[in-house]
Amino acid sequence: MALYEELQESVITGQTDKVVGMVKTLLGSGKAPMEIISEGLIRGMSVVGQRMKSGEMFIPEVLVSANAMNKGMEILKPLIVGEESLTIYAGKVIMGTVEGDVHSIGKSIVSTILESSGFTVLDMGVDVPADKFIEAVKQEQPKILGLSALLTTTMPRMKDVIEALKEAGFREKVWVMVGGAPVTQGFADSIGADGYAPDAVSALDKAKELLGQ
Ligand code: B1M
Repeated sequence: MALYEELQESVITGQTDKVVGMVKTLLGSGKAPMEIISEGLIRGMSVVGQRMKSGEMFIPEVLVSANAMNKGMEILKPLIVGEESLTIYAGKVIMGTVEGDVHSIGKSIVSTILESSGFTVLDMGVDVPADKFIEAVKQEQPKILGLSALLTTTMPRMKDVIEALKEAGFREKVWVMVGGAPVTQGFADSIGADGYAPDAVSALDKAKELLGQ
């Protein structure tokens, strides 16, 4: 089995030790950290998603896979930050998953990629209510507020955050970028977001574009 397929399979079956071992092996063979994330970890996790949807996998198993993926990310994250940190983009970003939504993996990858290019990222975690985002925007004055949602039922919370920003008089002071598997450019436009990105690398491009860099 090719090394990337083996890593994908280890994520799918939630074998944390094997994921860690495979990541180290791939690094040792000269593979780039970003490639290991996209070709191994993310591909494995998308199979988990398909199996969850078709009823072949259930929440406890999905959590084990997510944990295995996170352990792999823990090894790769510092290397990505080191790898690309020569490119410095000025700008503070507040990032979080919206209220009612506990999906953290994609949001954390986006945070890592932004950090790797010199953005300062304050990751507020998951299940973040609108008023907490507003408080953080007031206090930290970021250039970008990044909102992630993985559920169709929590996507509307993104609009709530934008409305709350308007009410607080902060809408014109911060760019709002949205993303997450169910989010589309059309949805982003409909709620008045400034930017949308389908994946972490595009999120970096979008963040730079918003800041005119
Ligand atoms: Co959940 N879950 N889940 N889940 N889960 C999905 C999202 C789902 C599509 C699975 C399915 O049915 N196929 C489905 C949503 C269906 C829908 O809404 N239409 C679903 C469901 C239904 C649920 C529960 C309701 C299940 C239940 O309890 N019955 C429940 C909800 C809990 C809650 O949030 N309140 C639930 C729970 C969970 C776990 C806790 C078990 C676990 C999360 C663990 C964790 O995050 N720590 C989990 C997982 C792991 C998934 C899947 C399998 C994988 C998500 C993931 O991490 N993907 C997911 C299926 C899937 O998406 N294929 C699923 C990998 C990640 C790298 O991709 O997050 O899309 P993603 O991020 C990408 C881009 O979207 C983008 O960049 C990232 C990197 O490229 N991006 C941004 C993300 N945020 C961005 C922000 C940006 C820009 C780009 O700018 C700010």
